[in-house]
Amino acid sequence: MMNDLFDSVDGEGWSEPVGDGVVVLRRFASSASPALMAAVADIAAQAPFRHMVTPGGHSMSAAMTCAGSLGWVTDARGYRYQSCDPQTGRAWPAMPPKFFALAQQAAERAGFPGFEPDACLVNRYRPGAKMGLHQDKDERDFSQPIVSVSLGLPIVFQFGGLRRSDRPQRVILEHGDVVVWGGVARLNYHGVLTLKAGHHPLTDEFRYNLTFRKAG
Ligand code: MD3
Ligand code: FE
Repeated sequence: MMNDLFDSVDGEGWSEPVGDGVVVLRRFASSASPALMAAVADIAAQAPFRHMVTPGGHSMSAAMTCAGSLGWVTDARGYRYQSCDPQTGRAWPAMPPKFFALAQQAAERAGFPGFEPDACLVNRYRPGAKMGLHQDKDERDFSQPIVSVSLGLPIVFQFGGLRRSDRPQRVILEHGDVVVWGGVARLNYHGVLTLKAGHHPLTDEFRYNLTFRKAG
């Protein structure tokens, strides 16, 4: 576990212990955040945010879109990654170079050099939205980490174990926080509690989360 102070390129941030295989890089993305949000707006102009429907027929409360050569989708047929946006029939927008570089730097800091994400899932939460406990297991290679970037309003993140019944730890994720989930934490259950109303200077009433994956 890494729990040392660190110096990012521009001297931003510190790291905190959460559990084995988890490295929290507090404020690692703060200075990049305006550019990241501009890129999110570009992505959403090509692949609009939408509420996907789970195989069980429930509409997800977080709105989603994707960038990269693969995007995650759910519908009546199940969960999967695919190269086209089912809503537009076109390829997902390309992964912005800034996204790729940030994810690779964060992964390297956490001990995963050479991370090459091919998918970025963008989640947008408005007050009342949440994500229940789940595992991320639609990717091909679980030896690859997942990097998450939180932007805008804070939320309570729940980090559980390998069984849904394992009592989760609660961690607040705030604007600019980056978390790298790898190794023994890669298949842990996780989710976020209901977003509380607020206002953030960059994102207004929303929280955005970017998750970088090597899916294919
Ligand atoms: C721990 N998103 O998109 S990010 C998801 O805040 C997702 O939007 C949440 O869970 C969000 O799948 C949580 C943190 C996260 C992402 C992936 C993980 C934690 C993880 C994969 C394994 C273990
Ligand atoms: Fe997840």
